[in-house]
Amino acid sequence: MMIARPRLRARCEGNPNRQHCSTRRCRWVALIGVFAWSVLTAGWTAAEAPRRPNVLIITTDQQRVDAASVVGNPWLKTPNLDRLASQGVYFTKSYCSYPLCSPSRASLHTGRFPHEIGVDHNNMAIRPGIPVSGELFRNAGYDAAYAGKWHCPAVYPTEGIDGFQVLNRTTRQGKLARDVDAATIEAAIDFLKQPREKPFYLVVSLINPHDICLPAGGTSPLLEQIWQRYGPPAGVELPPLPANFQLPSDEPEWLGQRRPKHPDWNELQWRRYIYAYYRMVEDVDAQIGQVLDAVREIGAEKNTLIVFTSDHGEGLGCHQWTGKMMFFDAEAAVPLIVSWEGVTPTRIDRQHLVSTVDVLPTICDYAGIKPPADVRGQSLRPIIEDPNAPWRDYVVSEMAHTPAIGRSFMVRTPRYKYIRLARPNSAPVELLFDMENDPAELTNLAEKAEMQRVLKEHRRILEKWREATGEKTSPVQPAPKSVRPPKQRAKKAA
Ligand SMILES: [Ca+2]
Repeated sequence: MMIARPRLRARCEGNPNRQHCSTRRCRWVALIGVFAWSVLTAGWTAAEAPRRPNVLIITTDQQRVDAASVVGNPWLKTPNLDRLASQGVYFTKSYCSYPLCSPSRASLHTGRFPHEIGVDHNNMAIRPGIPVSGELFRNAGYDAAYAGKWHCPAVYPTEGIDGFQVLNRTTRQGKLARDVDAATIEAAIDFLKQPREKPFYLVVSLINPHDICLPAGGTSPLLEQIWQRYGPPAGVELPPLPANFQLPSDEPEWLGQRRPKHPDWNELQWRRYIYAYYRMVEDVDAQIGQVLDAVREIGAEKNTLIVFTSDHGEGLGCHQWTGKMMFFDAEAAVPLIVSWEGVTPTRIDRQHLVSTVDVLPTICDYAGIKPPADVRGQSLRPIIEDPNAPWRDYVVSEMAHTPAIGRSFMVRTPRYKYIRLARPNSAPVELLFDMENDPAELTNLAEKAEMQRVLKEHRRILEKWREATGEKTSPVQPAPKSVRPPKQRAKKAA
């Protein structure tokens, strides 16, 4: 809210009858002006309360951008995400900065790209000296707390997280994700119900639908429990195979080499796996509902900014992919909801290109906190409040391999997606898709003569971004020994 200061002095100075200003009438006018200013600023101070809201971030693990009923997916019901979206903006052109757990989470909580913060692979810690969201909020007078999965480096934050009070230090211990998530929800609700003077900044980090990695991996001792809980009952209609299940005949060989393999899956098995995934999303949606209920129960629903997102998506059979580590929308696009009841407008935003690096600057903006100057993301608040506000025209996502191979990248522009996959001892593989006419990403235009101008433009954007973010001078670090090679990684849960 902007209030102009009283302009009495200016008016008097510009008044040809300035001598009159020393008269009783002008002094009265001045006094009234000072009184009015006091009233207005007192009102402004009172109105500050909603400008410094509680902030709640809820994340799931491995949730696709389209895995919610509110965006029109008929194969699952997510009443709680739908409820959250009914009070805010659901971005659908929303991309994670790296389609893998630790790098994506580290990026979300620093507002910077993984290569800038030392997290090239799973199980790596954020480089010391880079502020994490908890520190920023704690230093600004918030009660900052974290419940659930962290993964930077430990999966659960056994050694703490800078700036945060860690609410639960559970481990999986052979449990289904939903049971681990239940402990996270309980810890988060206990925290919400504590009396406090300060606003809270709470992160609730849930694991489901990540358990889909178990049926796609095939060897977990939890498999029986998984199929008992999430398997289709007899006679139920299974979701169809995705429209881009069949691979294009000209698919580059390198993609086939990188794809997780399921040679013994027939159509029925693929469809059972898709069915199970949606049931896992529904499980976690119900748990999200418990947190939303608790916010309402403590009377904070009108003073709490809630952001929902996920660390990456899930192949779910698109391009016959399972898991993550790829840049098709299935793996790289994530839901992003920004919701503050009574404050944020309501819409599904299918227009703006946004990234998980935008989350930190966005929550800082709403909380009145100045983010560090070198944060890469941008606050979404201007486009939430005015869809016509100026905005960026591309987002980039990255993925690291070995130090010798380097990194792969995705550049998404309003119409196209350019993917550059690094390979050992060979030139990178380039893919270019027209996302308007080919949203299933089946027709690679990179080799088409008439598309060379567009291809070059996307290469140029990528090189500009690599320079600007220091990527060219940030060599890939070796993966920690605890991280399995990609072939095994695709088979087991990360
Ligand atoms: Ca993950």
